[in-house]
Amino acid sequence: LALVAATAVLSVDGARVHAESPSPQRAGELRIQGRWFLDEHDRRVLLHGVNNVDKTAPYVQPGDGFTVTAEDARLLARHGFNTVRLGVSFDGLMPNRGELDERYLDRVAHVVDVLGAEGIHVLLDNHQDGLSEIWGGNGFPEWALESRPFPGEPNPGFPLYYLMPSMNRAWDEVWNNSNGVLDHLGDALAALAERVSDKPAVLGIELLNEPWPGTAFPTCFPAGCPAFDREYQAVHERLTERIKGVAPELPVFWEPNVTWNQLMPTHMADPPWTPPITDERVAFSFHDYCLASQAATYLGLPEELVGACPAQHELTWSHADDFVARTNVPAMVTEFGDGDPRVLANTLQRADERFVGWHYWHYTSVVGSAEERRDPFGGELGKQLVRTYPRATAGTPESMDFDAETGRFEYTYQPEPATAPTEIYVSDRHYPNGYEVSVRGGRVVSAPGSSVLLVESTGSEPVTVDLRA
Ligand code: 9MR
Repeated sequence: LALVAATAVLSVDGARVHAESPSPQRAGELRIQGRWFLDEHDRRVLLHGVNNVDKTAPYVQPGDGFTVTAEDARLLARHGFNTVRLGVSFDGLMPNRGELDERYLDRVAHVVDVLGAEGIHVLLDNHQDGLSEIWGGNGFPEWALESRPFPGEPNPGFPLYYLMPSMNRAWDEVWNNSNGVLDHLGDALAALAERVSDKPAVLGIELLNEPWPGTAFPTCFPAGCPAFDREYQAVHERLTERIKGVAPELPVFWEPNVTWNQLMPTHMADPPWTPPITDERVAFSFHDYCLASQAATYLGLPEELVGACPAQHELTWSHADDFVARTNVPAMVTEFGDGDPRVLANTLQRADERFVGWHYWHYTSVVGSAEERRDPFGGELGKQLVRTYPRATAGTPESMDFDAETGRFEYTYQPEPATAPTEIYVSDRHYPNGYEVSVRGGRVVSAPGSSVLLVESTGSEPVTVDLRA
């Protein structure tokens, strides 16, 4: 009986579900505590969002596309997204040796402001594919590397160009800091960090997207490459220190070397050399592609291979769990998706279970033409990505489940002191006839039908929220 008495039930009709969307709040600064991101109200924050990476010069779209339009930021906010992984380019930051492009820094800063005004936290991703335009990719400026494709060397393009001997030689230059390439990268990232360090919307800087091990690549199979990763970790520590020197509070995101995407574990932070990453400044960024599905997309292998995806995702997540268990840092899935929406649930469910945030790869492909732009999150994609989820929790999450088919959302957390209520974004894709919510151990304090459900605990017992169509 007591249990029933503590349960507040709220039903609303469909027309009102989104009638009371509160106006967006600026993205406030997040900080890292153990494996969590905390907001300024001491709530544990969960981040859902998309990638936007412009891979051609000037690397931040000057007029077209969402990187400078408030319209796209509003669209994302309206569908409940609260983060964007924004690509930045070493080539854009430092087009000539030692010379920073201030205009580029201004552009990036402007995009951060546009997104932050809509409550979107921005992860700045130092992006690369295929190392450099030298190989038809993007990322490192030409001046930074000496290696060039060998005369007559075939270039198979993305992703097989990573196997080109000349490109592997160039990656070795990077890891050996030949001609100070890493020092220049450190300077470029430090300038970026300094430029945005006063912007609370900046979630952090990711040091390098999908780093390739170079000629050490074959040593990474079949169990990862401890020797390479030790060197690789040292590079990350150095770059982290460099950024720390100019922006002491800014979180820095580390990615495993890209054989992670080929189902290898990372040996970063492996014992016995316990690294100094416990100062609540480092987060772990990993990608969760299904190798089989990528092989079907990019190498023309049979579609049926996607049957192997659940097992492959399971393996990737076990590697991520291991890393988080030994470091106690927050993890985020900073890329997943890329194609077949049938494999999305593999990532999304595992992320929900662990209260891990994500960035879908990628926004530009879903915005597409002006026609599609009206509703880029319609259809199967929207059904999966637009989710009811706790954006900020006044306590510690215990369990969460969202059923993308029915919209049923079940969430339990242990309440803890915070200066604002728990905030749950209610999907605008799953409740055409309204939603019903019951709360045990707490009460709803938002207006009926709000797209942001606010919950306060009524005691010290766990709070359970059960929301359904
Ligand atoms: O999806 C992207 C594809 O259209 C491009 O041809 C390719 C090379 O630029 O990059 C793909 O995006 C990749 C991203 O940059 C890095 N992680 C893997 C992504 C998807 O495979």
